[in-house]
Amino acid sequence: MSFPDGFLWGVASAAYQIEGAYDEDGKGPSIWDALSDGHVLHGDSARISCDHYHHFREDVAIMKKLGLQAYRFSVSWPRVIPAEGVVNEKGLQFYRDLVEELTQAGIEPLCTLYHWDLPMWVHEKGGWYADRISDDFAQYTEVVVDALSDKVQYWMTFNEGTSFLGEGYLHGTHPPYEKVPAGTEEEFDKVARLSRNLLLCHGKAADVIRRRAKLPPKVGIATDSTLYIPESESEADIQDAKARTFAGDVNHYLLNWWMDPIMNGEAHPRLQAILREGEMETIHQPLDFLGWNCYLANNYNDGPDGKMAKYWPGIPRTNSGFPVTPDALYWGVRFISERYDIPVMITENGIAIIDFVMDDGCVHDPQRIQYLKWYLRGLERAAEEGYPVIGYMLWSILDNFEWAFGFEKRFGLVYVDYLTQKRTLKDSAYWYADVIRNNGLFDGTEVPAGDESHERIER
Ligand code: BGP
Repeated sequence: MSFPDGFLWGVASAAYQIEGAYDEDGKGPSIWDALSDGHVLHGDSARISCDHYHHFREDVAIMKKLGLQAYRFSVSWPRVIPAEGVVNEKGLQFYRDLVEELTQAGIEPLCTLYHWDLPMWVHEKGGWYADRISDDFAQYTEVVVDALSDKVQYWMTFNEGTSFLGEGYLHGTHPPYEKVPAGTEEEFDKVARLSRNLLLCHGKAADVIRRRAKLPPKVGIATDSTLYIPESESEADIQDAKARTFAGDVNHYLLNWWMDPIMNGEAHPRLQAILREGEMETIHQPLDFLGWNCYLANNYNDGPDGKMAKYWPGIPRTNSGFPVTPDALYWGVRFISERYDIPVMITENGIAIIDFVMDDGCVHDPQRIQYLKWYLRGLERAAEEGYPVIGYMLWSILDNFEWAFGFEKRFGLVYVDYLTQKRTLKDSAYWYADVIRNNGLFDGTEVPAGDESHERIER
């Protein structure tokens, strides 16, 4: 076995991308509900999406059938706290029921507290600019922890601060659609200001979880980041790639921008300059694990000229336009654990391709299977070399609302017909079930080598 015992094989999702039921049972609007009309490709909206709010039992049954060991979901803040000071019991009950259903199915629930759906009422009170956001977030965290921590052990405060800060407040592609010119003082000031608030939210929430959780909690955060991989495996190239990965710029896409304060209590001078007394202590609380979302490395060195920092013409790309860079998980896990000495969970990895339901009623997605094999080989190498990798959450269980790209990008193991809500398991879902049963990749494309008795899951 190349993966350690207890390694968690699972899938990930996010509330806004799958739940639908955008105004049911007392849910309040998020900035996506209120502000995204007219900004999403093809005029799509997530008001119904996969309607997971009503289909969650069916979806958990699919997860069980696939043998999934863990499910990373997020809680919608405006579903739970729809207006200032209001706790929406029905919204909370949905998550209690979901977690109960998962537990009954033997699936470990991994809970993310914030995956980008900021309540409109928080936005109207200054949102990410306002000092008060960290107290509002801590109160929300208390409510969720009190409701779910008898069954949830794994907690992630945030998903990709990089993305919602960048897309929403710098590049104008996510709500609230703010833009600033790149590389300017204005941008640097904004990055520092919003990062401070986000880190304070994280710190206060981490503290709430540790103080209030019923089951002994494992506290983490789900990050993504720029990653450079070495041009060769010479020591000099490895050190060079690592130095570029953890560079010293004012750049929130660098992992060290966030993790140096959290793990080491050290911030970039630009961020340090705006922290008030005592704030670093709030932020600096070592974690139990670091969640890392990885889709690509920012360079790839297999081009015809053998040079790094450029992708070559014709490099395989996903339907999101991202280059396919198979060694990313290996180098990412290695660099992160060398710098921070912390267990790493891959909290997202996956691929959008053009999926159809074919004439035979199946969704054949060999490109997805190949992509997963390539990336998992990198992760397997990291595990075999002893880097502390504790789990892999494939993005995503269902096709879903891919933010500004609406429903065009399909990332799921399960195909969703958004008109009928019919779910169809793709070939990759059956393949992933085999990976899980084998605790890792297997030789050949279909059945694990040497396991004659292995029973395939019936379609
Ligand atoms: C991550 C988000 C997910 C999902 C995923 C899709 O950044 O956390 O919510 O949208 O990206 O991948 P991509 O970045 O390839 O669009």
